[in-house]
Amino acid sequence: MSKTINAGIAMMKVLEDWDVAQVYGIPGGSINSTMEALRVEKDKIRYVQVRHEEIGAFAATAHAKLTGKVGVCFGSAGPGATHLFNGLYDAQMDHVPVLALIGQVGSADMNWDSFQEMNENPMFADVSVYNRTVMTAESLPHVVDEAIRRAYKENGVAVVTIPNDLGTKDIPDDFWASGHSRVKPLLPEPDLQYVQKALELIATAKRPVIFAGIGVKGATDELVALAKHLKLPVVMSAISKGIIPDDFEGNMGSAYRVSTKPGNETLAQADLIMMIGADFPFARTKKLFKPDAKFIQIDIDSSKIGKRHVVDVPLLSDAKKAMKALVENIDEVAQRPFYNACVANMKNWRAYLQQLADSTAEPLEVGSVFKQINRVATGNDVFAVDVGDVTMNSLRFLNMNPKQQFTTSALFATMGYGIGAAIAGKLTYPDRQVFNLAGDGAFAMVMQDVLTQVKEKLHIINVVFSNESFDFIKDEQEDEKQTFYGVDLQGADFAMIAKGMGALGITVRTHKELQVAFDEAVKASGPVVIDVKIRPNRPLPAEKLQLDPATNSAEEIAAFKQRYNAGALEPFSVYLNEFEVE
Ligand SMILES: Cc1ncc(C[n+]2csc(CCOP(=O)(O)OP(=O)(O)O)c2C)c(N)n1
Ligand SMILES: [Mg+2]
Repeated sequence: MSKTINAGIAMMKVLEDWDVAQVYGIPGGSINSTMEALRVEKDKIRYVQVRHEEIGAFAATAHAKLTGKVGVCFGSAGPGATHLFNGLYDAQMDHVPVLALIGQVGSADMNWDSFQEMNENPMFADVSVYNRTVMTAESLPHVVDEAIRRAYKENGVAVVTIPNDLGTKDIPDDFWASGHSRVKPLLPEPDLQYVQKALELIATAKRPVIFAGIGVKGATDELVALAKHLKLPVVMSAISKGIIPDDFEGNMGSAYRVSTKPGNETLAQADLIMMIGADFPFARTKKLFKPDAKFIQIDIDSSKIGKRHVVDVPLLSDAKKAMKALVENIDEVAQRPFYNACVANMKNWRAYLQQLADSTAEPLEVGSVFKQINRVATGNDVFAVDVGDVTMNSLRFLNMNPKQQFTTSALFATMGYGIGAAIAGKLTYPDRQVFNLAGDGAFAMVMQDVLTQVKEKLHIINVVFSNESFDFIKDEQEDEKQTFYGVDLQGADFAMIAKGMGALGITVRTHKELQVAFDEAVKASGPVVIDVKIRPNRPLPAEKLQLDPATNSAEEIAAFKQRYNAGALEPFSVYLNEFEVE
């Protein structure tokens, strides 16, 4: 008789061939054959028992964002499966490969409207790039292998639904996996004709700007070299934070709402935008560029070119290669008044942030907390950042270098991302310091998974910004001139809750306590929750500046400066004038 293997174990061997080291999920009757295979293979694949499937899906998408490799999560039929959706949509919208294994009732009970049986394929149709129910035990390893190949190819979510009995069966041991022979796609080379056209446009522009997205990941040196060579200020998409150093003078930070002041001002004043590896929805909806600004777009995906603006020079190319070619085909620009004005404007903004960080005010303000985070950062930290004011504050205050990593839920922007992302970060990089930075609203949505951090013995520093408010939304209600409703939060003693789960919990109200808390947190061996009680202050709205006498009255400017503690903050026009920018 020829050799056989259990089908569930064959599936695990496929995952191993794809270098999958962690799988996140919660067991259930409809996925117990997969649980048994995970148990048998536990020395090769770490099963991470989360306390809500959503956290497993967040960990999987964050793993993919941090490492570029497929993240894997699972849920049992029905409620376990539906709990995965937020993480899977995050992966879809930020374009990363994730595999979701979904339990299903046994094949003999399918299509009888059995207990917890759902028609799972239509449920996952929208979120996935590949979505199949396994029909035979023999095909189980193949379908999972196919699913991962598709997830990589399309940078999206692959869903495999597994009728539970199939994973219990023995199958001929003649399956194979393709992970070890994975071939990365060939990235397009820049067509020099278009490189020349781009350089000609840049040569005639007075205010050219780079807008760089996640496509420049891995091309730090090329982007900085291009910016320096042609004197182009760089605005980064939020998710690209850290790809170029924050202390590079030409780095203007990010744009629209989770942004810096110079990020928005630079884009608004540009007469030429070179968009590189970016897909920026706010560009059109919030009219962040001048409609008549010239536009060069560099992307590996032809379907993105022309999506957000009328394009003058389309350059289908790998970002790294295109940026190298741009530098190689033109002499260095010695001076550009617009670049100098941007650098000066950024210095003024950085001084403002420093002043906030140095504040001695109590109740504490967010700047003081970030000052401590920057103080204890070791240089290759992972920052898992949740959604809310914390996203914007992290983008502004964290002083990052390219060895550190920043991850957030960028385009789906779901609250609750931080804890799961930090778990994935620590499991993937056990030797690096990992932070979860979350608002009190987002933390309370998912805080049960501090238990996972405890169980897995993960030294994660969770910082909760307790302002007893859904502040990010409160600000929107203010902008819409609504009466605040549904935005105040019941406060909680998150340190005590953390202690109840077995973590180190620290409450902070004063500067002294703040410093001691971070000193203790970095020395701890397991998870820490620092609950910082902060003043519910709106961060300066960089998309609604009231600083320029050309557009605002003296009273408006004074009120704006007072509210945001921004006495020394200058409008961009000051620097445009100072450097006589045309
Ligand atoms: C799952 C989910 N629900 C609702 C929202 C809308 N939303 C965005 S930010 C935010 C408030 C976040 O509050 P908190 O975590 O306390 O952070 P803060 O803004 O107060 O710093 C809300 C409700 C969302 N993005 N995701
Ligand atoms: Mg809050």
